[in-house]
Amino acid sequence: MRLLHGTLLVLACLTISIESVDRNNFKSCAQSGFCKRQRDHNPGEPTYKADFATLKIDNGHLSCQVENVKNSVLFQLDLFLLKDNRLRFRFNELNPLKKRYEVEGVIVDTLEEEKFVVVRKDSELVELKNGLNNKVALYANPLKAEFYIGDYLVASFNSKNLLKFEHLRTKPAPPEPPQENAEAQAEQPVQNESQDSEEPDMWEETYKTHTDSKPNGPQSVGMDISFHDFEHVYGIPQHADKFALRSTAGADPYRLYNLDVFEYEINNGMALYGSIPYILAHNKKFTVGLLWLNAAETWIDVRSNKADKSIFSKVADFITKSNEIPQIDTHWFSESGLIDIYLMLGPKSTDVFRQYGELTGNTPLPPLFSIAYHQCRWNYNDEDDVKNVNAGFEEHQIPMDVIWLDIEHTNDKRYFTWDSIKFPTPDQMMEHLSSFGRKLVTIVDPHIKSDSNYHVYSEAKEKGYFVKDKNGNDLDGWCWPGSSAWPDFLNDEVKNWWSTKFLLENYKGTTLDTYTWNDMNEPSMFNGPEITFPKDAVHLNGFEHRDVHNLYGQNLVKATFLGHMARSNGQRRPFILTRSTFAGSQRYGAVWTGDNTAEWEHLQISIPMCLTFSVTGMSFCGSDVGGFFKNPDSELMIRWYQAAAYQPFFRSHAHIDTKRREPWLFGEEAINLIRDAIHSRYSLIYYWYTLFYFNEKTGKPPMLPIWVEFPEENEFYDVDDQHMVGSAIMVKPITTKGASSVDVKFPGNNEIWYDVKSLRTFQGGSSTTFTDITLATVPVFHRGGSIIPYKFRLRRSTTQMADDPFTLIVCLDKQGLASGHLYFDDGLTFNYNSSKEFVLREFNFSNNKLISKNLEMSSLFKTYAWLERVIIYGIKTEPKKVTLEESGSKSTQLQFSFDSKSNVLLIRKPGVNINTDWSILLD
Ligand code: NBV
Repeated sequence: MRLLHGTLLVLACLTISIESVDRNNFKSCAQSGFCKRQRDHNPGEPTYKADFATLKIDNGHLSCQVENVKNSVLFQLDLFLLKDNRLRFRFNELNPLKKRYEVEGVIVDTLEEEKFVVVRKDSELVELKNGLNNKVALYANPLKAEFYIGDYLVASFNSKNLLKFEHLRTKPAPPEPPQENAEAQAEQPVQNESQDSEEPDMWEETYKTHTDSKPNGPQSVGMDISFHDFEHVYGIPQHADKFALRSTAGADPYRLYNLDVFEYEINNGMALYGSIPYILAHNKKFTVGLLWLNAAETWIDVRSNKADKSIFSKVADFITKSNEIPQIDTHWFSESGLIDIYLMLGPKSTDVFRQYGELTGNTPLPPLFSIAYHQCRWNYNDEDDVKNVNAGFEEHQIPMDVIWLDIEHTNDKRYFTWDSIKFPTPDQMMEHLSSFGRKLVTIVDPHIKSDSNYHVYSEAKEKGYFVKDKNGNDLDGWCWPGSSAWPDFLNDEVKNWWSTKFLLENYKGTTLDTYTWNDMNEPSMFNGPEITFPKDAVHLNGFEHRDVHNLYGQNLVKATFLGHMARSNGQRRPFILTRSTFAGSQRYGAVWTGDNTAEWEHLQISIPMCLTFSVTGMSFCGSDVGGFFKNPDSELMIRWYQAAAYQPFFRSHAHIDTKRREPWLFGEEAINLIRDAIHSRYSLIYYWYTLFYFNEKTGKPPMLPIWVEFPEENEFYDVDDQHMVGSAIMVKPITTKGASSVDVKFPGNNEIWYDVKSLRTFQGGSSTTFTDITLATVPVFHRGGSIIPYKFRLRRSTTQMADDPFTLIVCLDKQGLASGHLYFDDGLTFNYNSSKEFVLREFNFSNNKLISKNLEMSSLFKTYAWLERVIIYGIKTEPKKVTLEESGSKSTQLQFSFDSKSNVLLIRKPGVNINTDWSILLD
């Protein structure tokens, strides 16, 4: 009976998925007690007052007490001035009834403090300045903090007095029956906040059929944060929405609560699988970033004094020439935990990327294969299917590095096992794939089938590793395997235990060429409220699920990461794909945008979704190519491949009910165009790899909004259908059906942009409408001033490309200059870190001379890759001769040809090893 019930539930969920998102499965703000209380909070008189008599200053740390003057509850405010132009603002109850949850495992920085000078200090105001002359002003009554870069006010906290911190309290006794005696009524105690704001859902809340027992009562925290002189803010993924955040006036706030949303709709702020409570504000002068470090359900209202204006006030402003300073007001509220904010003061976007990267970690350099092309489907049915798909790529000469296996490969959804009928010899299948230089990814979800004969279940059960329900029993829920339990990944001991499951001797049939996909880790539980755990479920140290919900998925991925490390004795770089994220998830793997749909709008939204992930640290992002639900036609498929070839994570994937869609199933023209698209990714794979290397070192993501490269050009602040790959390539993928024209805006008034295929050039600061569009058109432009390494030979996977020769594409800027980098290593191990085995070269072109120089002592790495050709765009006159000079050997004359119409010089076969110092002189 139980099984039948479970099966029906699963079917019910599946039925939902076939139709479209059922908004009734997910709360609106009005259906959430704390969201309503915080959003509607109208402070009237200011509530919070700092007591500067308690002020302490120690090195870079300032602290004082704050009082809620309406109920006398005391708080502690800590302000830390941190190295590298960052600050931390932490606000908690001084004496909470019990410890409130404080996020763990996200901040990896040592948080070294920076000394500052106190420039003013009296009972009302304290002003501090750091070494860069940036100022913090802390006002006592009402409590308010202001943050300045030099003389510019960039951010303020609680300037609207929306701070509302619900202190922990004891549950009030049920109300006495009404008393008739008027005198007795007069003796009722004076009501404080905890009493006068009592609302029915503070101690118990019901949503649909689920009742949240709320043993700790109301405990939400909220505050307003304003960004001054900014009109654009970005970040707070994950939402299927525009890149520049919208005003939420008249709509729900953006919601951060990791949820498995079937067939999500686009262009709204509904919660999705991941939550990164990190926002960036950008204007012509500055970029700043702000992390609201809280793992509970969080909502964010965004208001813009400019954008929210009615048309009438805009006209009035125009007539009166109003020069009101633009401002974005945000209002953040979380269901529990603390207020713990990190502010990155930039001042440039690249500074903010570094500052946030130091705080939460950067994306480690992925193994080379993982940034190439992946072929996935729910499901490749059996070993023959896998071999046939592999053979299809061979036959059609389409490069591919990884085949993926979804949940059906397991023995009845018992992860770490195989279906013995469909996959009887996984080790042989692995060997077969490896012989082509390809890898396999298998899915490993966190729901563990409740079956005492399943070793993962019985071990975890015995050790007490599962998340508990409110009564202290193992939480039991429904997911793919039927009745399931979930390991408490918040517990490091559980992580370590889980990591041992990946040891090759434990995960039979796998090798070091097998990698992992963590899905359903929001966590998804079919019969839970909003398809996830009840909030009163219990984790390590008695913390409620409510406190840690948005962190669960990240902790699974961390445990898997430890498993990958352990199985190779720390030798090989892990590769893991996760659906659920939190701040810091970039340290463990890549993300994809979940269950999208084979529709043009979903192709379009993949760009802003990945741009948003990129600027919030989660830089290894992609979307299911073709769309997960429904069946794409060949045009959509081709356009999706063309766009995704320029996004960091590049994987085709499809729902089990869709038609097969391997690249050769769409007809001859499509095969060629899809091959071209995938080949364009492979030909640039070393450029991508170099970008990922710098991403690890500097935090700057490979996929970028245009404004990062052109920070002052405000016409690009809300552009999200055109983007950069590194600082040298700009792409405007075609994402509309039957496109016959496409408009491209070229940034940078002093720039030249090159279409290296058509040999056309375009001036920065202009726009062009291309009308000669065919299905083969992919608008990609090289920036004048760049040098990009290509490998053009078509190979079956990156493994075979290692020794292939390079072509350097040099595009000159208006001064006749260009530069670029090339990084590579063995593509798999940590030797690039431990023993500096890598190639890192810098190329520079100036005064008609191209020079390659070693940037670091990296000669330990042996490569046979050589320089096959150099193509220089933008050369004004034909050289008489072209000479190669290698250090220590004589110079050689090189063959070349010059196209005077397009000013392109092709230099043939310099033939030098790519990791030597050389120069090529044009005279
Ligand atoms: O494991 C099956 C699917 C997977 O293919 C997809 O990529 C995930 O996002 N999974 C979700 C579970 C069911 C989806 C309806």
